[in-house]
Amino acid sequence: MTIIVIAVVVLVLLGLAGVWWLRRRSAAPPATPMAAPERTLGDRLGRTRHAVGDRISALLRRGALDEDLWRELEETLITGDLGVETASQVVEAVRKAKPENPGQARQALKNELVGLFGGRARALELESKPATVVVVGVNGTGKTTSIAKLAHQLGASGRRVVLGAADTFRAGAAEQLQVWASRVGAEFIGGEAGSDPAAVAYSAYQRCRESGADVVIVDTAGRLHSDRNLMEELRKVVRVLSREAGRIDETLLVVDATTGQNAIAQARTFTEAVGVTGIVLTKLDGTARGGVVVAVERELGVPVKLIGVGEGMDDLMPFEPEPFVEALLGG
Ligand SMILES: Nc1nc2c(ncn2[C@@H]2O[C@H](COP(=O)(O)OP(=O)(O)O)[C@@H](O)[C@H]2O)c(=O)[nH]1
Ligand SMILES: [Mg+2]
Repeated sequence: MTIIVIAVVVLVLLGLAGVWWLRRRSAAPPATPMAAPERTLGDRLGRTRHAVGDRISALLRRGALDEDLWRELEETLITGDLGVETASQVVEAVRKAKPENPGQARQALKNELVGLFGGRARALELESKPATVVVVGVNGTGKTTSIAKLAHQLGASGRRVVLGAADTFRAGAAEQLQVWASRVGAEFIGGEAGSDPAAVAYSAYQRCRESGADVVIVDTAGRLHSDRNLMEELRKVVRVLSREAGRIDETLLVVDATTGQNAIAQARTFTEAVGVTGIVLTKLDGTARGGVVVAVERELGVPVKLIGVGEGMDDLMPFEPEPFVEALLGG
């Protein structure tokens, strides 16, 4: 009898110990999987950082704040495509701040560069229901890819998106957008090849309302040389959409950073034709001339709202002057 009682007590104790041990084990933090090291903005802007940031660091390391330094600093900023006039203004302002050592010079430079952007509002305004976005720009600048990235990010934040393919001119343009739409889980509206782009924009907006989606994004054509007048066509898209929706929340102009200052003249054609509310500056990962962001914004008079820093879905970021300048200048 006693043996049975002892055996039961031992079994109960063993059971309790087992439960305690299992609990302890599950409370322990899970083994951390090898996380991929996250690429910082500085990494993505690597080429410009190398050409501008690293060179400036090397200049400042020499220690002397003399004429040679100011001249080479100006040259470096020009190399980064900041624009000749802006580069000279920036260097002049840094000199006027009378830095006493390289650290102060770097700080003054950073302040001047950040100051070039002013305190403009840069967040996309997509509060209307549904919100309407039209994306314009020259072929190959990255319109369709940027739309896909934006749709992907809006989707991830719980918004339902309809994509309208109003580039009915170029063969394959609609298919490309359609593939992206299914990949990022957005609805797609296209039209017959050669059909009226404004009619496609109209259908996309109607579809968005019917289905209760949150945002409609309209992709447009970008060829500058053809028998049809692109600017007329874009104005019509904008007109029809504003009439239906009451307003267009964002008209985004996509500019390719790798084409440097040349892109600005082309971009101006678009800002003159339609009321552009923001710039998407793409391919900043592929250029050593990232300073073009300053020139683009200053010369077009429109805020850069988004930057493209790669071909992946997450490679579209809001443009924020201070982190951007810090990433360019490096540590
Ligand atoms: N490296 C890089 N490539 C990009 C970026 N944005 C777009 N592209 C590429 O640029 C090419 C043209 O893009 P696409 O969206 O078709 O241009 P669209 O003609 O204006 O619609 C594609 O190969 C894209 O992958 C970017 O931010 N970085
Ligand atoms: Mg396209």
